[in-house]
This record gives sequence, structure tokens and C-alpha cells, in this order.
Amino acid sequence: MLKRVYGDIHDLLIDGRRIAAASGRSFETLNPATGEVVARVAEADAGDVDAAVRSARAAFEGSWSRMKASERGALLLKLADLIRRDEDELVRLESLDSGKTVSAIRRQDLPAVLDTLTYYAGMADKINGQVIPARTDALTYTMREPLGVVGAIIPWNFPLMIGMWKIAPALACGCTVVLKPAELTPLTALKIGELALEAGFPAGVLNVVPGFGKIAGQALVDHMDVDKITFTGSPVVGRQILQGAIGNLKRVTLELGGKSANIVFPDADFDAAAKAAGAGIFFNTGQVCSAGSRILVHESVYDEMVERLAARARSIRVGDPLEASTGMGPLVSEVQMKRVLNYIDIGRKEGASVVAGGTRHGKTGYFVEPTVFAGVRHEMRISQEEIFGPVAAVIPFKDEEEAIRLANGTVYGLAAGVWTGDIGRAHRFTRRLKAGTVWVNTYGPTDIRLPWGGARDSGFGREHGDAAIDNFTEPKAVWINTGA
Ligand code: TXE
Repeated sequence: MLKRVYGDIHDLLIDGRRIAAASGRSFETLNPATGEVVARVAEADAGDVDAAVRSARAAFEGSWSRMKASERGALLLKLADLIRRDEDELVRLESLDSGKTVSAIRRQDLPAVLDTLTYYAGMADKINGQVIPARTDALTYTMREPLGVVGAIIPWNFPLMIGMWKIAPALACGCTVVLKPAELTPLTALKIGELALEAGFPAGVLNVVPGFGKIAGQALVDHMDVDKITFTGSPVVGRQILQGAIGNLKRVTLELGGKSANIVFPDADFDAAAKAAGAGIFFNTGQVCSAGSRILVHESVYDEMVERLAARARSIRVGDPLEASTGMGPLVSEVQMKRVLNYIDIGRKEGASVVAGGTRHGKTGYFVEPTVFAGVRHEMRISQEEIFGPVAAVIPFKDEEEAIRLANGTVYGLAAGVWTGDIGRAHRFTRRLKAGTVWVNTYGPTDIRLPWGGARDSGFGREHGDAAIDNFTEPKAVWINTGA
């Protein structure tokens, strides 16, 4: 069991110091594989969040604003070095706290974190304005200025990676950050905050305030001196954030999950499609905003696909996420396990049939068997609602029109995939699928260079790439009178 990494209680990180919550309160974080306590963590409330925001404001107006952009970039690179140095500890902490497998964290999350840091480190000194020749009697140009204090509220499914998707561009742009990690997974966020201090980021540039959504998260959203909230989480909370942001008209970016369709035509490379369809829903125990949770399969290959997916589900090694050979770990919490089991129950009652899995795995920890539902109809709740677990809904279609109608027929719009050997069809689908990302003959990769985000209940705004620079800066127009 992991204890006393930073002392008895893992304190908040405010103004460059590890401090207890003003209330003295703390909460436990559990290992989802065992249900055992991993650590106790200080619980921030509105007063602590206010202290963090004040510190972030002071840093923004002070030392951080005086630093050259290239130095901000150098600090991000230094942070990447320290993350590499402490990779083993970070991987273990992330796995203990979230139940993610160490193999996936090493293969996917950590490289993405380092790539994100390197990418935005390089961008820090390339955030340029434009000279716009509007008049002959004035020199008119724009500058891009940092927005100010950013509140970053992140979920528990990719704590390190999604955290860095927000922190790195915000800092590169010259903003300061108050990071509110999910209450289920606060440990690696605190560790990143520590490493940032060691790297030389001035006090207050990155504050970390673990705590509960309704208290610490809401306090950040309601705070009148926070300029921007960048959020990844559920649509319910996304809506609450929009309401809270009204107070001082904060900018808001929301990434809220999905019910993405992965569409398979008979002219596709079937082996590759079947493999990717399995990975698309079972990766990270299905707790992925862009999970290919609806697998739409042409009726001529439907039975074969169901069989392949079921075989794949049965072959996945479910177990201890700390073991390198484990294929799938637990769900993040008992609540999430019960939510997923409840959806499996709903699917059965709706008349779909379980062809693999369908039950809890073991008696300890929060494991659910990789589950495949066949005979799913579009209107069923298991086809419409985000389950956020290892549950595939396999749905047949007859032709292109029906595939498009089904794929676009939910409240979400984050991602979609299409498998076909017909290049014309591939282009027809990339045009007609309503999703922020469309994958053709692949499913699931993300890259920091490409915009990421969705529409409708998947939220709005884009992260990654240049889009993130727009998220954290604002143009200023300048007129210099040059005389008649
Ligand atoms: O999310 P919450 P939950 C979806 C997924 C999952 C469901 C519920 O379907 O089953 O949401 O998960 C903070 N003001 N996604 O309940 O509550 C909270 O502390 C400010 C998809 O865990 O949205 C945490 O830091 N913040 C998603 C973060 O919001 C608040 C990833 C996310 O928690 C708050 C996670 C409030 N009032 C869940 N209430 C994705 N897009 O990948 C909570 N929070």
C-alpha cells in the first residue's frame, strides 16, 4: 500500500507550498483494484480555492508576466525532463489511484503527456500577432495576450494526460492555472504540481486543489477572478459550469464525452476492423470519452463481427492493473461499477442479448467483464446513453443512409469511425458524420497537433493544436497614429 509519499496527508499545492486545507479536512482515495485506501488527501473548499486563485492572479500580474515566452517554453521542457526522471513513480501512482493498467499508462498516457509538453514548449514563443494594414494614417496590428487565471477541472479517466492537455497550453500562453483534479484521482496532479515547482515555475503559476466537484470545483467555477474554465467531464456538470460561468462571463471550453459510432462495411479489412472495434470499446475499461461504444455493422457481416467481438472480450486478461501483462483493469470506483452493471441490466431488460461478459468480475475491486451486446436496437438506452464501461452495443445496418442516420442519431457528437475499402464512401462519411473527429480505417488515436472536441452534448470548443492557443489568449487591436 502506498502511504506517506509527501507526508501523512497529501496537502494542497497553493502559492508554491504544500499546505493543509484551511478546514483541516481530508478525504481518502481508494485503489479500485482492491478497494483499499491508497492515501489521504487534503480537501479544498471555497476558501482554499480563493487562496489558490489569489496566488494565481498575483503570479499572473507579477513574475510570470515578466518572463520571456521562450523561458516559459524552457520551463515546460524542464518539466518534461522531470516527468521522465520520475516516470516509474508517476505510472504507479496513476495506476493505484485510477485502476488504469501500467502497460497502457506507459504506452499511451505518458508519451502523450511528454508530447504535449514538448509541442506547447515549442509554441510558447510563436504566439504572434499580425500587422493588418487597415489604414494609411495608422499602423494597425494585433497582439495575442494571455487570458489570465485559468480554472482546469479534469476527470479521472486520464488524469495525467487530460490534465496536461489543459496545463501545458495554458502555461505556454502565459496564463496561470488552478487545477482541480477529480476527487477519485488527485495524486498524480499533486505530483505534477511538485515537479513544476522543482522545474522552476514561479510560485502560484500552477496551483493544485484536490476536492469535491460540488465544493472545490463549483467554487472555482463561481469565482469572480477566474477568467476561463476548461473542463472535461459529464454533460450534467458541463451545464452547471456554463451557469456558474455567467457571473463574470468566463470563457468556457467543455469536453463532455460521447456515444461514438464505429461503422463497419463488408468491403473493409475485416480483421483490422474487428480488432480495432474491440480495442475501441475495451481500452481503459471503456472509460474513454471517444470510446467506440456503438459498433454499427453491415448486416451481411453482422454475425461474424459479433462472434469476433465476443471472442475478443473473452480473451482479455482482466486483473491487477499493476501487472504488466494485464489487459483490462477495474472501473474507477464502486459507483462507476454499479452504474455499468445497471446499464447491463437495462440492456437485458430492453431485449438485447449478452453474448460475452455481462457480470462483475471477481468479488474484490470494481471489475466488470468485457461485455458484448448483440441484437441492439437504436432506440435502446444502451445505444443512446454513455455507459463509460467495457460494454459494446453491436447494431446492424442495411445501407449507407441507415448507417449515417444511426451514427448521427444521438445527442452526442465527439467522434466516429468508418471502415471501408471504398474511397468514395470514406469521403462521403467524413463529410456527413456529425463528429469532432472522424477516423477512417482506424479507431481511437489522438494527437496533440489535431483539434479535439465535439458538438451538442459532447460540449464545445476545441483543445489541442492552435485551437488551444486561441482558448487561452485573446487578440488586442493596436492603433498607432502615424499622422495624415
Ligand atoms: O463526472 P463529473 P463523474 C461521464 C461518464 C461518467 C459520468 C459521470 O459518462 O459515467 O460522466 O462521471 C468535477 N462544479 N464522464 O460523475 O462529475 C469533478 O470533481 C465543478 C465523461 O465522475 O462530471 C471532476 O473533477 N466541477 C468524461 C470532474 O468534474 C465539478 C470523463 C468530472 O466529474 C462539479 C468523466 C461542479 N458542480 C466522466 N461537479 C469525458 N468527457 O471523458 C463535479 N465536478
